[in-house]
Amino acid sequence: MLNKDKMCSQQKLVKLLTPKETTSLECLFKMFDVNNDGELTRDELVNSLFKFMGKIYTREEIRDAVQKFIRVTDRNKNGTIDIKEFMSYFAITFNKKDPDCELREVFAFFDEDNNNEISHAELKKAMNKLGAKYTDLEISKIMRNIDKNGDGVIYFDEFKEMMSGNHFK
Ligand SMILES: [Ca+2]
Ligand SMILES: [Ca+2]
Ligand SMILES: [Ca+2]
Ligand SMILES: [Ca+2]
Repeated sequence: MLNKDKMCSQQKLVKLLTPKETTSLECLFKMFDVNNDGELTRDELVNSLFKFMGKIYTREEIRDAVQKFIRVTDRNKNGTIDIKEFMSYFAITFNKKDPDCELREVFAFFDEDNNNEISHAELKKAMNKLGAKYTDLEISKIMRNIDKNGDGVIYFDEFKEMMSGNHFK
């Protein structure tokens, strides 16, 4: 449950590509997918890449690169790359991370026990870790600012609002 919330899904990543990028990637995928079964095998990738880059790289080098590519891209670990895996790889490579994704990492840094809320104690501890020594009173003040619904803990939505509103400026 927690993971589902914290993970940046493939679907989300793919949406970050522009329609133009999506189309070119689809073309590229089709070009690589020689037998047209919707999955790129290692051999398909090696053969296609060798055709394009055989003059620059040896087959060995290409095979190594493909192996690495499959290792990081094959999310469902079935040994081949489908179009979604292919596209999420490039979505990440084009460095269009889900903006929420980074924020969730920051949130997780504060949320030490991973219960999806930041308590007073957790905020204080995290601030200490960051080198900012706050008293309990100061922490309470900060909490009050961020804790919009006043329930004493900070949820991701509240955290996000705080980050986008630049309360610390
Ligand atoms: Ca194939
Ligand atoms: Ca796969
Ligand atoms: Ca917590
Ligand atoms: Ca709250």
